[in-house]
Amino acid sequence: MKIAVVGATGLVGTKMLQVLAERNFPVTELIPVASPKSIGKEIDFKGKKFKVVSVEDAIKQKPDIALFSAGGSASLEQAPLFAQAGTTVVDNSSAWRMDPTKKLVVPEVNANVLTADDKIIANPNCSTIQMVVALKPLHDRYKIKRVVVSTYQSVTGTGVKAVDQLFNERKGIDGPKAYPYTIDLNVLPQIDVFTENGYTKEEMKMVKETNKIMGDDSIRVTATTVRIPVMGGHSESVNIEFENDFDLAEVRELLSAAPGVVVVDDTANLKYPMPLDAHDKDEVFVGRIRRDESQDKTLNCWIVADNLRKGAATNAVQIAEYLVANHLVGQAVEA
Ligand code: 11C
Repeated sequence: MKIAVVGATGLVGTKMLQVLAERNFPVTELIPVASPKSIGKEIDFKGKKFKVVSVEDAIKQKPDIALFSAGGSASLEQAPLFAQAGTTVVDNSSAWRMDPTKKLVVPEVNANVLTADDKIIANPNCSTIQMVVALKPLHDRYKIKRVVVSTYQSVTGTGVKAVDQLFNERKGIDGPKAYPYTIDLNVLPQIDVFTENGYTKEEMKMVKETNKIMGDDSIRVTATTVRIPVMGGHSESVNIEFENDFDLAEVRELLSAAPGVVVVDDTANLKYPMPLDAHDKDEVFVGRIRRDESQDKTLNCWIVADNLRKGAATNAVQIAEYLVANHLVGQAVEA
């Protein structure tokens, strides 16, 4: 497979390259793409050097798949150009997610919706991805009515500038700010901008994307998304009300057997998921599994995942792996 990585020098793009290499994705040719200031730079991939090229040069090379992490406006402009050249784009921005003609995919949940005609495929928001991976097996068994989620999100979700802000503040160095307030030793109940209904864009992503990925608009979701001074991953406190009653032991079994989920739930030995442990892992970790004693048929749990991996790069690469395994890209499709 000829693979382009668009936004190859960013936090997620770099992670995409790492995940492609680690998972031995069948890359026959790698085309790193970045903004004009990075063109000509060299990228290391599996011990070989590759020169960063422009979007135009990459399109001319007609890659089979382009993994995009270049931001929404670049994606709106450039993804269709790749698609017209026959490339299948997996896009990590929010640009195409709610477009009814585009699929929004978490492989463990809904990879089956993909066809060879899908030329631009959307990768969901990180906080949504980790939640739906855990919700899916429970929805299939008990049918979810309502989800109340509060998040505790890593600064890596914002990008390099936010990571620098945290560490500069920690060292007492003045520098550029990614957030309107100090992040070190603080908690910001705002992720992305506020919308007219008083929720932030991040909160509304969790609502709308969950319905689309789960293929069920009857699931009601309400979210409060919060930035904390943490690296390594996003954490979520999730309260789930079901249509049907559940057995706690069975919930643990269902989650343990679910693809991409690892249950870490042994409170007697103080074992529960934490971002430090989830860092650089591809799985979604679930713990603190317990009944909500204030309401029937309702469960509380705690979900943690590395937002740059399962929340972004790994999910995109898994979509690409599904496309390859099911002959939905490349020569088999053209023939
Ligand atoms: C954050 N979830 O943690 C965001 C980052 O729509 O892909 C990812 C934004 C997105 O700040």
